[in-house]
Amino acid sequence: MSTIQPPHDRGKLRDLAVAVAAEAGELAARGQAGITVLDTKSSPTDVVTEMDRATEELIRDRLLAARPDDALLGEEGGGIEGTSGVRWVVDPIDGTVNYLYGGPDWGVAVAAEVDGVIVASAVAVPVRGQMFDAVLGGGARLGGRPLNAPEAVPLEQALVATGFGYSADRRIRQAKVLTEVIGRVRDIRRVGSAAVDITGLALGRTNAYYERGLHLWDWAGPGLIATEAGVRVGGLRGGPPTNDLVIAARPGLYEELDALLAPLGADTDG
Ligand code: LIP
Repeated sequence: MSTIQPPHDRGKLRDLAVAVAAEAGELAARGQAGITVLDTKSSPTDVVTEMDRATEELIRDRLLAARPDDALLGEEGGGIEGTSGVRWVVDPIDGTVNYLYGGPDWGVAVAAEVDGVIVASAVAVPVRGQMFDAVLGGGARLGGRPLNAPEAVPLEQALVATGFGYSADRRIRQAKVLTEVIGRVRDIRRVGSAAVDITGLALGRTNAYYERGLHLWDWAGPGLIATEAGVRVGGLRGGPPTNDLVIAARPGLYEELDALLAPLGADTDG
């Protein structure tokens, strides 16, 4: 006999995400000084520190203690199956290279997904004392206050953030795409954390963002915060965001950037 589950309370999922991201952010911030590389992943420059692992462990323990039937997808620990219909998507430290070098631009991202849709999200940027959160259909907040992204600017006045993958071949290709973009916009920023880049759109730190080759944990939770702040988060040619390409900007600018990137094949490696 099948049991019908009540709808998940998005506000409660958001509150849990915020509490866990805050605790994880404190742990990671305490551990930043003197951090060393523990291992590498996709390439010798794709590092993992002991704090990436310890922070993900704390997040996993706290989420599953509160909600033992949920599933979890984490950057460092792979996946855990669940039965509740909720899956947590977790990036314990997004911007690991910034973290390793003692910089402030790294974040802890904890998001809840129901039926493949992110419904609640928290991103802590601990060194900057920031906590972003959002609920699908319920708005975005920074430090508990409503957050609305500034209006779009024309492409030629847009400050555009982007990032590069860890494989040398992909980076070279991304740099080629960039040579076509940089002459058409105000300037480019490479912050080093997709979570900081995407949530930063809601603050007007930059006007637009695009990146090829992210993983779900890099963009999905931060993406809900940006969307709820009025930013369009999608993929190439107006499609949905994917790991192949994420584009994010206020409507109007989004379409201009999409039209620039599409003929460049910014979602491919060749
Ligand atoms: C990183 C991103 C960064 C991007 C890298 C990588 P990590 O995540 O946030 O902006 O350019 O490709 O995905 O590895 O620090 O969690």
